[in-house]
Amino acid sequence: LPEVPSAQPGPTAPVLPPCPDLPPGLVGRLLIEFTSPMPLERVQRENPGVLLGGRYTPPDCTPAQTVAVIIPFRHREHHLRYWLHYLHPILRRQRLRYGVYVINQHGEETFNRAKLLNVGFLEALKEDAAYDCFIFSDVDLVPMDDRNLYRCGDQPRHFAIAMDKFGFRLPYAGYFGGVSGLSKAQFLRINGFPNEYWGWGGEDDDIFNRISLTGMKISRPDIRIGRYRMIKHDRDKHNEPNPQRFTKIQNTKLTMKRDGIGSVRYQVLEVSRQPLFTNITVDIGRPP
Ligand code: UDH
Repeated sequence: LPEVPSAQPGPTAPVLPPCPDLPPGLVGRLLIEFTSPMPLERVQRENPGVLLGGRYTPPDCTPAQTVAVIIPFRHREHHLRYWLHYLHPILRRQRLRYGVYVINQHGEETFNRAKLLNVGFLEALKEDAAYDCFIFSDVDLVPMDDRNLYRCGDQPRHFAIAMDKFGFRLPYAGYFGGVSGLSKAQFLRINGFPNEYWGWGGEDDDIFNRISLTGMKISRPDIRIGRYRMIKHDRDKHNEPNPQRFTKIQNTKLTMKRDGIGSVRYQVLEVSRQPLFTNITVDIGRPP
Protein backbone atom coordinates (compact mmCIF):
# COMPACT_ATOMS: atom_id res chain seq x y z
CA LEU A 1 0.00 0.00 0.00
CA PRO A 2 1.19 3.48 -0.75
CA GLU A 3 2.33 5.13 2.33
CA VAL A 4 -0.01 7.84 3.52
CA PRO A 5 2.03 10.99 3.45
CA SER A 6 2.40 12.33 6.93
CA ALA A 7 1.15 15.84 7.45
CA GLN A 8 3.88 18.18 6.37
CA PRO A 9 4.80 20.63 9.05
CA GLY A 10 3.40 23.96 7.87
CA PRO A 11 5.43 27.12 7.87
CA THR A 12 6.51 27.45 11.47
CA ALA A 13 4.88 30.26 13.38
CA PRO A 14 7.24 33.22 13.49
CA VAL A 15 8.82 33.83 16.86
CA LEU A 16 7.59 37.26 17.85
CA PRO A 17 9.98 39.67 19.55
CA PRO A 18 9.32 40.56 23.19
CA CYS A 19 6.79 43.37 23.62
CA PRO A 20 8.60 46.66 24.28
CA ASP A 21 8.56 48.00 27.83
CA LEU A 22 6.83 51.13 26.63
CA PRO A 23 4.13 50.09 24.16
CA PRO A 24 4.14 52.15 20.96
CA GLY A 25 0.83 53.68 19.90
CA LEU A 26 -0.49 54.73 23.30
CA VAL A 27 -2.53 57.90 23.08
CA GLY A 28 -2.23 59.30 26.63
CA ARG A 29 -5.18 61.24 28.07
CA LEU A 30 -8.58 59.88 27.01
CA LEU A 31 -12.06 61.34 26.83
CA ILE A 32 -14.30 59.18 29.00
CA GLU A 33 -18.03 59.73 29.28
CA PHE A 34 -21.01 57.60 30.21
CA THR A 35 -23.91 59.27 28.44
CA SER A 36 -24.61 57.53 25.13
CA PRO A 37 -26.04 54.00 25.44
CA MET A 38 -23.51 51.22 24.87
CA PRO A 39 -24.93 48.08 23.24
CA LEU A 40 -22.77 44.97 23.63
CA GLU A 41 -23.00 44.30 19.88
CA ARG A 42 -21.24 47.60 19.26
CA VAL A 43 -18.48 46.77 21.74
CA GLN A 44 -18.08 43.40 20.05
CA ARG A 45 -17.82 45.04 16.62
CA GLU A 46 -15.18 47.45 17.93
CA ASN A 47 -13.02 44.60 19.27
CA PRO A 48 -12.79 41.88 16.63
CA GLY A 49 -9.38 40.75 17.90
CA VAL A 50 -10.78 39.81 21.32
CA LEU A 51 -11.46 36.06 21.46
CA LEU A 52 -14.23 34.12 23.17
CA GLY A 53 -14.16 34.56 26.94
CA GLY A 54 -12.50 37.98 26.60
CA ARG A 55 -9.03 36.66 25.77
CA TYR A 56 -6.47 38.64 23.82
CA THR A 57 -2.86 38.17 22.69
CA PRO A 58 -0.94 40.87 20.83
CA PRO A 59 -0.37 39.90 17.19
CA ASP A 60 3.05 41.50 16.87
CA CYS A 61 5.02 40.73 20.04
CA THR A 62 5.36 38.35 22.97
CA PRO A 63 4.31 39.90 26.31
CA ALA A 64 6.36 39.21 29.42
CA GLN A 65 3.25 38.53 31.55
CA THR A 66 -0.19 36.96 31.23
CA VAL A 67 -2.76 39.16 32.95
CA ALA A 68 -6.08 38.07 34.44
CA VAL A 69 -8.43 41.00 34.97
CA ILE A 70 -10.89 40.15 37.76
CA ILE A 71 -14.13 42.12 38.24
CA PRO A 72 -16.36 41.66 41.34
CA PHE A 73 -19.91 41.83 40.11
CA ARG A 74 -23.64 41.72 40.72
CA HIS A 75 -26.41 43.53 38.83
CA ARG A 76 -24.17 46.05 37.05
CA GLU A 77 -24.65 45.01 33.41
CA HIS A 78 -24.96 48.64 32.35
CA HIS A 79 -21.58 49.50 33.92
CA LEU A 80 -19.94 46.39 32.50
CA ARG A 81 -20.79 47.47 28.95
CA TYR A 82 -18.98 50.79 29.42
CA TRP A 83 -16.07 49.04 31.12
CA LEU A 84 -15.66 46.62 28.20
CA HIS A 85 -16.06 49.42 25.66
CA TYR A 86 -13.27 51.49 27.18
CA LEU A 87 -10.93 48.84 28.59
CA HIS A 88 -10.54 46.38 25.73
CA PRO A 89 -9.03 48.96 23.35
CA ILE A 90 -6.79 50.29 26.14
CA LEU A 91 -5.52 46.84 27.10
CA ARG A 92 -4.91 46.00 23.45
CA ARG A 93 -2.91 49.19 22.93
CA GLN A 94 -0.93 48.27 26.06
CA ARG A 95 0.11 45.06 24.25
CA LEU A 96 -1.11 42.82 27.05
CA ARG A 97 -1.88 39.13 26.85
CA TYR A 98 -4.99 39.06 29.01
CA GLY A 99 -8.37 37.60 29.90
CA VAL A 100 -11.36 39.29 31.56
CA TYR A 101 -13.22 37.44 34.34
CA VAL A 102 -16.47 38.75 35.76
CA ILE A 103 -17.10 37.08 39.12
CA ASN A 104 -20.83 37.28 39.60
CA GLN A 105 -22.19 36.79 43.12
CA HIS A 106 -25.27 34.58 42.96
CA GLY A 107 -28.36 35.36 45.03
CA GLU A 108 -29.21 38.37 47.15
CA GLU A 109 -27.16 37.81 50.28
CA THR A 110 -24.82 40.57 51.41
CA PHE A 111 -22.17 41.41 48.80
CA ASN A 112 -18.56 40.38 49.50
CA ARG A 113 -16.09 42.05 47.16
CA ALA A 114 -12.83 40.60 48.48
CA LYS A 115 -14.13 37.04 48.59
CA LEU A 116 -15.23 37.36 44.96
CA LEU A 117 -11.70 38.52 44.08
CA ASN A 118 -10.25 35.42 45.77
CA VAL A 119 -12.60 33.28 43.71
CA GLY A 120 -11.47 35.13 40.59
CA PHE A 121 -7.83 34.39 41.32
CA LEU A 122 -8.46 30.64 41.67
CA GLU A 123 -10.91 30.33 38.81
CA ALA A 124 -8.77 32.31 36.36
CA LEU A 125 -5.87 29.98 37.14
CA LYS A 126 -8.13 27.00 36.42
CA GLU A 127 -8.88 28.56 33.02
CA ASP A 128 -5.22 29.20 32.27
CA ALA A 129 -2.33 28.21 34.51
CA ALA A 130 -0.15 30.78 32.69
CA TYR A 131 -1.70 33.75 34.52
CA ASP A 132 1.02 35.38 36.56
CA CYS A 133 -0.44 38.86 37.06
CA PHE A 134 -3.85 39.67 38.53
CA ILE A 135 -5.55 43.03 38.11
CA PHE A 136 -8.58 43.51 40.37
CA SER A 137 -10.95 46.16 39.03
CA ASP A 138 -14.28 47.52 40.14
CA VAL A 139 -16.76 47.49 37.27
CA ASP A 140 -17.43 51.22 37.47
CA LEU A 141 -13.87 52.53 37.12
CA VAL A 142 -12.38 53.55 33.78
CA PRO A 143 -8.83 54.92 33.48
CA MET A 144 -8.54 58.33 31.81
CA ASP A 145 -5.03 57.66 30.51
CA ASP A 146 -3.74 54.59 28.69
CA ARG A 147 -0.21 55.14 30.04
CA ASN A 148 -1.55 53.64 33.28
CA LEU A 149 -0.25 50.19 32.35
CA TYR A 150 -2.28 47.24 33.67
CA ARG A 151 0.62 44.99 34.53
CA CYS A 152 2.48 43.76 37.60
CA GLY A 153 5.82 44.85 38.97
CA ASP A 154 8.15 43.97 41.79
CA GLN A 155 5.70 45.44 44.33
CA PRO A 156 1.88 45.37 44.50
CA ARG A 157 0.46 48.13 42.35
CA HIS A 158 -2.36 50.57 43.03
CA PHE A 159 -3.77 52.00 39.79
CA ALA A 160 -6.89 54.01 40.75
CA ILE A 161 -5.10 56.74 42.67
CA ALA A 162 -6.83 59.84 41.32
CA MET A 163 -10.57 59.30 40.96
CA ASP A 164 -12.88 62.08 39.92
CA LYS A 165 -15.10 61.42 42.97
CA PHE A 166 -12.17 62.14 45.31
CA GLY A 167 -11.15 65.29 43.42
CA PHE A 168 -8.41 63.41 41.51
CA ARG A 169 -6.41 62.78 44.68
CA LEU A 170 -5.75 59.84 46.97
CA PRO A 171 -8.43 60.04 49.68
CA TYR A 172 -5.84 58.88 52.29
CA ALA A 173 -2.27 57.64 52.17
CA GLY A 174 -3.13 53.97 52.75
CA TYR A 175 -5.93 53.83 50.19
CA PHE A 176 -5.77 50.68 48.03
CA GLY A 177 -9.29 50.56 46.59
CA GLY A 178 -10.80 50.50 43.13
CA VAL A 179 -8.16 48.99 40.86
CA SER A 180 -5.08 47.14 42.09
CA GLY A 181 -2.65 44.55 40.76
CA LEU A 182 -0.57 41.79 42.31
CA SER A 183 1.64 39.16 40.78
CA LYS A 184 0.75 35.57 41.61
CA ALA A 185 3.66 35.41 44.04
CA GLN A 186 2.69 38.68 45.76
CA PHE A 187 -0.91 37.52 46.09
CA LEU A 188 0.11 34.20 47.64
CA ARG A 189 2.57 35.92 49.95
CA ILE A 190 -0.30 37.81 51.65
CA ASN A 191 -2.54 34.70 51.70
CA GLY A 192 -4.80 36.42 49.17
CA PHE A 193 -7.61 38.67 50.31
CA PRO A 194 -9.90 38.41 53.36
CA ASN A 195 -13.14 36.42 52.96
CA GLU A 196 -14.84 37.83 56.03
CA TYR A 197 -15.73 41.37 54.98
CA TRP A 198 -19.44 41.25 54.18
CA GLY A 199 -20.99 44.49 52.94
CA TRP A 200 -19.29 47.70 51.97
CA GLY A 201 -15.89 48.86 53.17
CA GLY A 202 -12.73 47.83 54.96
CA GLU A 203 -11.59 44.98 52.74
CA ASP A 204 -9.27 47.23 50.75
CA ASP A 205 -7.67 48.52 53.97
CA ASP A 206 -7.22 44.93 55.14
CA ILE A 207 -5.42 44.17 51.87
CA PHE A 208 -3.25 47.24 52.38
CA ASN A 209 -2.40 45.93 55.88
CA ARG A 210 -1.52 42.49 54.50
CA ILE A 211 0.88 44.07 52.03
CA SER A 212 2.58 46.22 54.69
CA LEU A 213 2.75 43.37 57.21
CA THR A 214 4.59 41.16 54.72
CA GLY A 215 7.18 43.85 54.11
CA MET A 216 6.03 44.94 50.67
CA LYS A 217 5.47 48.50 49.47
CA ILE A 218 2.77 49.82 47.22
CA SER A 219 3.78 51.16 43.85
CA ARG A 220 1.68 53.84 42.15
CA PRO A 221 1.70 55.68 38.82
CA ASP A 222 2.23 59.40 38.49
CA ILE A 223 -0.77 61.29 39.86
CA ARG A 224 -1.36 62.87 36.44
CA ILE A 225 -1.58 59.44 34.84
CA GLY A 226 -3.54 57.50 37.49
CA ARG A 227 -6.77 59.39 36.85
CA TYR A 228 -10.13 57.60 36.75
CA ARG A 229 -13.74 58.27 36.00
CA MET A 230 -16.27 56.44 38.12
CA ILE A 231 -19.71 55.75 36.70
CA LYS A 232 -22.09 57.52 39.06
CA HIS A 233 -24.47 55.22 40.88
CA ASP A 234 -26.58 54.94 43.99
CA ARG A 235 -25.69 52.61 46.80
CA ASP A 236 -26.50 49.02 45.82
CA LYS A 237 -28.98 46.91 47.70
CA HIS A 238 -27.40 44.32 49.99
CA ASN A 239 -24.08 46.12 50.18
CA GLU A 240 -24.65 48.35 53.19
CA PRO A 241 -21.61 49.77 54.99
CA ASN A 242 -20.20 47.06 57.26
CA PRO A 243 -20.17 48.40 60.84
CA GLN A 244 -17.53 45.82 61.85
CA ARG A 245 -15.00 47.13 59.39
CA PHE A 246 -13.22 49.51 61.79
CA THR A 247 -12.44 46.83 64.36
CA LYS A 248 -11.66 44.18 61.75
CA ILE A 249 -8.91 46.22 60.12
CA GLN A 250 -7.20 46.49 63.51
CA ASN A 251 -6.74 42.72 63.52
CA THR A 252 -5.31 41.91 60.11
CA LYS A 253 -2.10 40.63 61.63
CA LEU A 254 -4.02 37.93 63.51
CA THR A 255 -6.65 37.11 60.90
CA MET A 256 -4.59 37.05 57.72
CA LYS A 257 -2.97 33.73 58.56
CA ARG A 258 -6.24 31.83 58.80
CA ASP A 259 -8.49 33.91 56.53
CA GLY A 260 -7.47 34.18 52.92
CA ILE A 261 -6.90 32.29 49.69
CA GLY A 262 -6.04 29.19 51.70
CA SER A 263 -9.45 29.07 53.36
CA VAL A 264 -11.92 30.34 50.75
CA ARG A 265 -15.00 28.12 50.31
CA TYR A 266 -17.46 28.59 47.45
CA GLN A 267 -19.35 26.80 44.76
CA VAL A 268 -19.15 27.64 41.07
CA LEU A 269 -22.63 27.53 39.56
CA GLU A 270 -21.80 28.46 35.98
CA VAL A 271 -18.86 29.37 33.77
CA SER A 272 -19.95 31.04 30.59
CA ARG A 273 -17.58 32.27 27.91
CA GLN A 274 -19.04 35.40 26.39
CA PRO A 275 -17.50 37.21 23.40
CA LEU A 276 -15.89 39.92 25.56
CA PHE A 277 -15.50 38.30 28.99
CA THR A 278 -15.84 35.08 30.94
CA ASN A 279 -18.72 35.14 33.40
CA ILE A 280 -18.35 32.98 36.50
CA THR A 281 -21.44 32.82 38.68
CA VAL A 282 -20.62 31.69 42.16
CA ASP A 283 -22.32 30.93 45.46
CA ILE A 284 -20.10 32.41 48.16
CA GLY A 285 -22.49 31.80 51.05
CA ARG A 286 -23.55 34.44 53.49
CA PRO A 287 -22.34 36.24 56.59
CA PRO A 288 -22.33 34.13 59.77
N1 UDH B 1 -20.42 45.61 43.11
C1 UDH B 1 -21.37 45.05 42.26
N2 UDH B 1 -22.66 44.94 42.68
C2 UDH B 1 -23.06 45.35 43.91
C3 UDH B 1 -22.09 45.91 44.77
C4 UDH B 1 -20.79 46.05 44.34
O1 UDH B 1 -21.06 44.68 41.12
O2 UDH B 1 -24.25 45.20 44.22
C5 UDH B 1 -19.01 45.64 42.68
C6 UDH B 1 -18.74 46.57 41.53
O3 UDH B 1 -17.65 46.09 40.78
C7 UDH B 1 -18.39 47.84 42.26
C8 UDH B 1 -17.54 47.29 43.39
O4 UDH B 1 -18.17 46.09 43.73
O5 UDH B 1 -17.70 48.73 41.44
C9 UDH B 1 -17.42 48.23 44.57
O6 UDH B 1 -18.71 48.54 45.11
P1 UDH B 1 -19.31 50.01 45.12
O7 UDH B 1 -19.26 50.59 43.75
O8 UDH B 1 -20.65 49.98 45.77
O9 UDH B 1 -18.34 50.80 46.05
P2 UDH B 1 -18.06 52.32 45.94
O10 UDH B 1 -17.18 52.65 47.08
O11 UDH B 1 -19.50 53.04 46.14
O12 UDH B 1 -17.61 52.66 44.58
C10 UDH B 1 -20.10 53.05 47.38
C11 UDH B 1 -21.55 53.52 47.28
C12 UDH B 1 -21.60 54.89 46.75
C13 UDH B 1 -22.96 55.53 46.94
C14 UDH B 1 -22.91 56.90 46.33
C15 UDH B 1 -24.22 57.60 46.38
N3 UDH B 1 -24.10 58.83 45.64
